[in-house]
Amino acid sequence: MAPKKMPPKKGEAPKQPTLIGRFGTSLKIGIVGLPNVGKSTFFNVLTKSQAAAENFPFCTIDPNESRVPIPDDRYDYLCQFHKPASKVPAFLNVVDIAGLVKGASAGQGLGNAFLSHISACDGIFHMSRAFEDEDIIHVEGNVDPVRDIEIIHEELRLKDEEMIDPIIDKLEKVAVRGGDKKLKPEYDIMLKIKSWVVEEKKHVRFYPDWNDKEIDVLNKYLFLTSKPMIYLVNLSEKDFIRKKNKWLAKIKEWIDAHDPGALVIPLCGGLEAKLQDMDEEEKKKFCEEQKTASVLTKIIKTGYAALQLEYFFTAGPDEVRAWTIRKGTKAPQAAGKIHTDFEKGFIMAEVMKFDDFKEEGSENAAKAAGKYRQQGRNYTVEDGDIIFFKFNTPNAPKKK
Ligand SMILES: Nc1nc2c(ncn2[C@@H]2O[C@H](COP(=O)(O)OP(=O)(O)O)[C@@H](O)[C@H]2O)c(=O)[nH]1
Ligand SMILES: [Mg+2]
Repeated sequence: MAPKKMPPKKGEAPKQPTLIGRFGTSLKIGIVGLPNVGKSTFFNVLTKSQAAAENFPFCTIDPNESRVPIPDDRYDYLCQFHKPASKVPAFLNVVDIAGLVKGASAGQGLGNAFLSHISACDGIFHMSRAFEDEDIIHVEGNVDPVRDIEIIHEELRLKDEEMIDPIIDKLEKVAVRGGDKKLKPEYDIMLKIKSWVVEEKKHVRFYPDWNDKEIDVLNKYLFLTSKPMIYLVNLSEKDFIRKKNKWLAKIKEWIDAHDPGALVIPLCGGLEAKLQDMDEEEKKKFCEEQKTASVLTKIIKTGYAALQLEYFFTAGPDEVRAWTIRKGTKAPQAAGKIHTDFEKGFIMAEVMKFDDFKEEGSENAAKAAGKYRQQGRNYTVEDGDIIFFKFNTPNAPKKK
């Protein structure tokens, strides 16, 4: 059964060059890994980062899901400049997924339920444990993050493998035996996917050049191994601070061989929690003394970008707000994020680059310098654009 997918909204990243199957902007990233690697500790840090930043009552969706504000100096600058009555940053939706174990794809340890939680996510923070601690049980008996990464990878791949044959059987019935020519290309593409995932035992994502038609098919079925993955390596505080750990080189080597180009971010969940509990001054002092820094912001931003999301700003004394869009979204559809009338009655977008605004010092100065540009329907919105939309109120009676 393929998970439900929202139909594409016209103009919203119509040709998706990526393997992110769901449309829209309410995408989620799940924290995935073996039990006891530090997922929930890190999730709690993320959840608290919102409470510390602002009081957003709608942030906690449920105990395992949070809307984490994206830290952004540009947003902070706009808020300081306008001192608006209302402030709304962009958010990354993060899900804490219970630990997967070996055999999960075959139903071990509630495996299938967990895998379906991953299926509902659009990207993965893959957390592995590279910290030793005799008091914290390791399900595999000892610390070996490379082995653990392989276990998770194999469980995800096996789950995809399980999905493929029933899809092919169904397509074969209509496209080959039934002679439905329209579905034949999809059938052929599924055979190619099968040979990659089942015979080559590779993740969908590792294939270097799926073409657009193949991506369309992949995005229809939302395979687990097609989701973008960022590797988080949980270190002890000591190792994180001294930037040394015996596993890091081995992990990088493994990733270069299997998942080239993927991002690896070392962190220490415990230290992030500790830093969060300090006040600003304490934190600054600690970080200077220990020559260390939090990687929380980096992880949040990297996760958001992996989902192919970005945002533009609307900014004024009433409200400073970041609006999440998919990369590649055109101006009218970006306007539609604010209100459907903005899209229907779209006239133009007045766009100012954040850097121009900051450099000129005010909206009027930017205007006078010719840096407030009028853009039409075909303008592709860029991350950090400050936009003022002009639109007609569609008040004509609807035609029958
Ligand atoms: N030493 C150390 N322990 C940690 C760290 N992060 C988490 N833990 C501990 O590891 C145990 C499991 O953590 P938890 O976040 O519940 O792991 P999960 O099962 O992956 O969600 C808890 O006792 C944590 O306190 C860390 O960075 N260093
Ligand atoms: Mg947990």
